[in-house]
Amino acid sequence: MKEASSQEDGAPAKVESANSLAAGVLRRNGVESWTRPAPTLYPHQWSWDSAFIALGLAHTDNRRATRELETLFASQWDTGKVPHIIFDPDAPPRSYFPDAERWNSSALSADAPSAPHTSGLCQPPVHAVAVHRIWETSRGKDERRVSRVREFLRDNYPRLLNWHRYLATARDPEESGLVTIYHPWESGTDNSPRWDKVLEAVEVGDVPPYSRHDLQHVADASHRPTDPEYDRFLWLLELLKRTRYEEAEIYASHPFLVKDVLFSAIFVAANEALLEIADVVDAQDEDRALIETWIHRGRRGLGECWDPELKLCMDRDVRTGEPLRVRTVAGFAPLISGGLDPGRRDELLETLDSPAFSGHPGLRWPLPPSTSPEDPSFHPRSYWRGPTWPVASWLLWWSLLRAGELERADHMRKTILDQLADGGFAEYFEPFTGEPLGSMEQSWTAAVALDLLAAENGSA
Ligand code: 9WN
Repeated sequence: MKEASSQEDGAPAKVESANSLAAGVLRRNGVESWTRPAPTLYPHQWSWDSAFIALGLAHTDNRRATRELETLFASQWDTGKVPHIIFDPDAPPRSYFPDAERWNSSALSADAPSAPHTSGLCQPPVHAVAVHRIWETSRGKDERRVSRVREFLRDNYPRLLNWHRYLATARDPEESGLVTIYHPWESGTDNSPRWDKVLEAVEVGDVPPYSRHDLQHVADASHRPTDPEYDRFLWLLELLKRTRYEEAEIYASHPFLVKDVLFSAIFVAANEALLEIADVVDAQDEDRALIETWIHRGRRGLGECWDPELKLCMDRDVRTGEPLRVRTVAGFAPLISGGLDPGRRDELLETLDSPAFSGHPGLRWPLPPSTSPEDPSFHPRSYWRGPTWPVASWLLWWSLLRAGELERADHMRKTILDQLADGGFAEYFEPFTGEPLGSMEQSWTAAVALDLLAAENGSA
């Protein structure tokens, strides 16, 4: 993506060419009505990837953006849960593990759709943010497009509301404002050291035999989670299957129940977007009141997870009540949920700029690594244990914008685009060398690039 550099201002041709490179990735990874996160590593539809993809497509192909989300929501469970993977029956055999057979969700749970098969987990709820972006990009366009998008909002508002209701109830029976996850995969930051302590306490039983397919699709196995981590992931999956994916039973017996601050913050931001969607579709006042309650509750809950020493927000183990004290990018959750008092905002910005994150002197690009280089668990090449993820940088950029930190946001936007101009649309990057790692044509990286480039044109 050499042409995508934003360093020289006023270069519309460069922006144009970066746009078409990013759009090309999404086109190549596209399958009829949805988009694979990566051509071979991730051959099915993933939930939060699809939300980011739709957000990017909103700028280039509004119809495809709406179809992406409609396809995803067609597999919503009766409980309101949006599953984290929807398996493509036409994907090559043995292309991803765990596969539909291993999850066995439609046989085990009457709440799961019977076809296509899905996983039994969920992922962070970026969807309302994407739907809102689709609405924003349609404004000022021709009346036919605006009314088509308004129709899309009307059709999908109830699905979004059910999804959010599921998160606010089944995943937060304590009404803490914090969402409980059942598996590191639900966080979207799978092998982050955030989960180490809880995973260490899990006694791994007999995991049915399996072979990993992910390692065939990356240049080096050290980029991906380790085998012991995978054993734990798969053991947790077996335990969830034993409960038949029953929420109450999971809550009573599962060894991995964690209040995830990043997930919870995204939920708050998504509720803000849902509130605006509620206005467009003339939703009932009770709905608005409910969504506002979720926003306030979420911000309050996140406030209670503040670590004054680390100046970051910490996840919490539900079973022990203990905070999980690790310095990762998730700690910036309150910036994402918004509504901060100036003091807390300044503390977070101070942490962001410090050598623990973007201010580390060895970084190739001043962007926050997934885990702080100052944390003992840091590993510069291993997935969520250190590499820089453009999608996480996008979340912070967007949060800075919403917080009114326009100059910082603009600087961050340019830096992300420079990183991509240098290393392409990779899944993640070694923070010190800038080496692209993981999948080389990752859809959500291209999607966030489209959103950042649109902001350059003043249209996001
Ligand atoms: C497991 C698809 C997904 C992302 C996650 C990322 C990774 C899967 C995996 O890929 O997770 O869900 O096999 O590693 O961690 O955030 O949604 O891009």
